[in-house]
Amino acid sequence: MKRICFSLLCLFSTLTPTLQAQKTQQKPNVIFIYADDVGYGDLSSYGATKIATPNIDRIGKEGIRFTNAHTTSATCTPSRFGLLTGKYPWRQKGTGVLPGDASLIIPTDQLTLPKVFQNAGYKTASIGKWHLGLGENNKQINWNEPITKGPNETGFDYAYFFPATSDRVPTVFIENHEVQGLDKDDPITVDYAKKIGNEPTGLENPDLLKLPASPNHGHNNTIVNGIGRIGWMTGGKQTRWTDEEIAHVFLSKAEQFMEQNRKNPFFLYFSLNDIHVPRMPSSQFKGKSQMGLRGDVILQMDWTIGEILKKLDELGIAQNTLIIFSSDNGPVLDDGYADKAVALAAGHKPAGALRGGKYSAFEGGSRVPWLARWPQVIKPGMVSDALICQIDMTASFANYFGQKIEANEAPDSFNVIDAMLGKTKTGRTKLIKQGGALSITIENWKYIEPREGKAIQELTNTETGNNPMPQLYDLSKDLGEKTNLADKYPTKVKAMAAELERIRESGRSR
Ligand code: NG6
Ligand code: CA
Repeated sequence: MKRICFSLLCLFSTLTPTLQAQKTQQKPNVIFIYADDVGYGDLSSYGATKIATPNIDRIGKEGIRFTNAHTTSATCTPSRFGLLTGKYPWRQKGTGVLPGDASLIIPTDQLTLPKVFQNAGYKTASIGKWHLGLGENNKQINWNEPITKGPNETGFDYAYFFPATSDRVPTVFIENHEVQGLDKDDPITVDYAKKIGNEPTGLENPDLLKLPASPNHGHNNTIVNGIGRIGWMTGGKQTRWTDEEIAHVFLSKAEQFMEQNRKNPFFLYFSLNDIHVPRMPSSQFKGKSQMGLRGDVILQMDWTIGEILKKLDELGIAQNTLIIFSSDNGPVLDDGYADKAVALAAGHKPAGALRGGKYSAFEGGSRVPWLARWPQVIKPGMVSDALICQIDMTASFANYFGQKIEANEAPDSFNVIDAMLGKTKTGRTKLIKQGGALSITIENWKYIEPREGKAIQELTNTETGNNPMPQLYDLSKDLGEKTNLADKYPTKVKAMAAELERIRESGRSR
């Protein structure tokens, strides 16, 4: 008996450390949740009082909340390009907001964020909004056949997505290369230049709209599900989505992917449709906020995050999963549909204390919420003002996995993994961002390049940041960019303009 006990003890003591080592050495799952158009002031953890986002806030409470985190750009396509390639989007032509029939803009031979994870042995997935183009350069997409290039070719093992935005045709889901539910007797065609077919349009049949378009915004081409879209489509009647179901469809695909990969490390790029226009919450959330449809979809988004957190617990993988929540650009109230977002905001400040919003060179366009939780590693309840940018994900994770990045790859991505995980409050020292104008932030100073053009974008009532004169702000004292100090500090203006120019000319900043 004694001998058995002794040998069992030996066995136990040799096994335990190995098991423990395995457990701590196992690579973490990483979930990057990319909300659409969520502003710096839209979450309760960032000061919102008219709406509550307890599930998203929980990520910060149990982890870290960043106050100085950024996207590269004030609109969607360039921000996503920066996130996934580690390259400033303005270095490549054609990275502005893309139509739904655009070609893929990420070169397939380049390193991308998901490829860093693939190289580390992860299973990767892109679920949700794509908006980075599909298919070969300059070749018209045939929606009725497998689509040659997209998320799968840029580093994602699995993809379930829609091509562009929910206000743009085609209004279909794609799994890997194939439009879901294709009917060969009702082929899909798409056009952005001219009307095709004879389906009703928002312009000709406004009486058929359940969500009217705002005047002068467009959004009045083919009507799908009672909503006028940007662009025309015909066919694919059975394949078209119902807007009210989009959040649930993407969530269930994300949950499926997590379940299937619970035993191996995975990277999930979960790119929400919320809170982009058209804001069409499911009946579960319709009318549940005090701010109309925009508030309702904020609640729906928060619920979605709650479901993801629940799923992590259920699968027993919460401890070793890094979950990050951020947004692709700043907020906008009227972005094309008469959803009463402006009238019902009632004191809610979507950009918080920041000036501008989506489309703007001011902070409101590109300083975004960023919350991260990784129970095994990040201490709970931290708040960090480290300067970090989504473009840094590629170099940061490459560094984490000990991968070397070639000089010509991810040229603007910096390794700030220690800041991202709350080990230091030092991030990058400088960052170039893009509204209409480019700006450079160095430490606490921000310089915005002179740019002609309207100071206010009339359609959305956003302050663009355009100014024919240089602008200089001291963000440490003036986060709201109210006092232009360019005249007071001409030497600083000159130095910052020169640094912006140097980085632009050199083709890389890392
Ligand atoms: C704009 C659309 C806007 C939205 C945006 C893209 C008009 C007048 N406005 O061009 O509604 O779709 O593009 O948003 O067409 S983003 O978040 O994907 O960048
Ligand atoms: Ca967006």
